[in-house]
Amino acid sequence: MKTIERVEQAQDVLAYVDGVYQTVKDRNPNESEFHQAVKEVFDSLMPVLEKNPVYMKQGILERIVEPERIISFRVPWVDDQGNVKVNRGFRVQYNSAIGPYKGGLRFHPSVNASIIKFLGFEQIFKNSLTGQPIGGGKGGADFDPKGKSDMEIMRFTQSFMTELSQHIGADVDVPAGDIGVGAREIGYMFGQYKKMRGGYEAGVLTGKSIDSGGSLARKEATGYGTVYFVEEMMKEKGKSFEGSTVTVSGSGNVSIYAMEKAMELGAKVVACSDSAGYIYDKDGINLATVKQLKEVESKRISEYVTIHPEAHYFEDCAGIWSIPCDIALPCATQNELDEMAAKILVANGVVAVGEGANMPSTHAAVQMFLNSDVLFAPGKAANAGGVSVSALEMAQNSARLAWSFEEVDAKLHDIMKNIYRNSMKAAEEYDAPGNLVVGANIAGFIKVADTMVMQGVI
Ligand code: NDP
Ligand code: 2IT
Repeated sequence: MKTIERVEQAQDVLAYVDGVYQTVKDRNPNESEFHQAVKEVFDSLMPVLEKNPVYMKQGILERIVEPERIISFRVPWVDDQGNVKVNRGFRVQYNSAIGPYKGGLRFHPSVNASIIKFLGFEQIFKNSLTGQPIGGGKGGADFDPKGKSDMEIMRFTQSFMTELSQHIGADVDVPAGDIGVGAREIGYMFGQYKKMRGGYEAGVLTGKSIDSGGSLARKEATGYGTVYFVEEMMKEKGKSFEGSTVTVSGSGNVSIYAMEKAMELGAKVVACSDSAGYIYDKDGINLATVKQLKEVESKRISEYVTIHPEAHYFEDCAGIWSIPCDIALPCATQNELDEMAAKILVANGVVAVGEGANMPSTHAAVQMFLNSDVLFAPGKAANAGGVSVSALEMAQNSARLAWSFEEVDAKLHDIMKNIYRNSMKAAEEYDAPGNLVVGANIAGFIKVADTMVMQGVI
């Protein structure tokens, strides 16, 4: 193709992508997180569309941004004082080209359509990257589990599942956990689903307890997977976790097991946080204490310093990024690491950043890392270990057998290495060598787009 033709074609592609993005904004006003997630993916796709105009002809972008189905429903429940409460529940069944909808449920007061759509959209590409046959979905409710009794949690989750049970199934849509939803909530939901449907369909939910058909290593999978991914990325530059100083935001499921694996690989984890503040323990955090406080007692991370007075607690969770470290792992929530935090991390000499959470870095923060030669692992690649082991849980449920911890962990490790290799390869192929943001978006997109073309306009 002559240069002039190539330039004209690139301009056409840009105009097409801009047009679809504008439609997304017009159709979904005031949904900034959703717009942010779409923009990040679209920014990576220009060279793919130039090379494969069939995706434009087939309206792949227009179709992929529109969820196949959105369910929004009333969740009424009764608190311990006898008051009737009402929350809003969601399930976004985003894309089923390569498998049943798959993705977590989030219970947090900030949940709204924008949050669930951004998470569901990300999930399409993340699930594609895993190499497993799972489509994209997400759900949740604007329910705040903090301060609720166990019975309140049970009544709420049962009411939530009473409606959700009509829309899910082992071959239809398979939810799991996310913020505010762990093994306890999944247990209550599985019980209610079983009662509603009158059958033991173990594969309808993942993240179940082992005796309900859960998989060993699912609890550890997201955090371990993030560290496996970052390890791979660092290996290429001759670096490793061994002897590194690490900071990990959050102190929930992803954070705890990211810390555990980083420590196992010889790193010193000096800080973690919750939504109220962060702790700094310069000689290394005592993970057993964090597990006891968070997994067993559901306490605030500030309590850590009463047990370990040599450590310090600071209010303002975002302050964690001001601590000098070699590796930063944001594992709490979206947009928790902004441009200012990125600048400080870079100035303090950070070598690698791995996103255990979904979209924890703002767009400007990501650009800062990429422009500063920081090794950067985007969430949809780096945190795909959780959903990967969920898919392994589905496989075990279908086969009615259970693999050992070591077997699942080895498969997880292989999957994370593959995601790294495939993302690097795609980045190389599309003229963005080493850029894992572009590579992950492209590798995730192509498989889904090709499958959508094969399945016709549906
Ligand atoms: P948890 O509920 O177990 O833990 C969440 C942690 O993040 C808590 O420490 C919480 O603090 C903190 N947090 C939550 N919201 C905020 C906020 N608005 N500001 C600051 N801190 C906050 O959730 P997970 O560990 O499961 O999830 C963490 C992240 O990882 C999310 O982005 C999730 O989407 C993503 N993820 C989870 C996977 C999984 O398998 N669980 C898989 C892939 C990604 P506090 O207790 O004070 O609220
Ligand atoms: O964001 C995610 O990938 C998850 N919360 C896990 C989804 C799953 O189905 O295990």
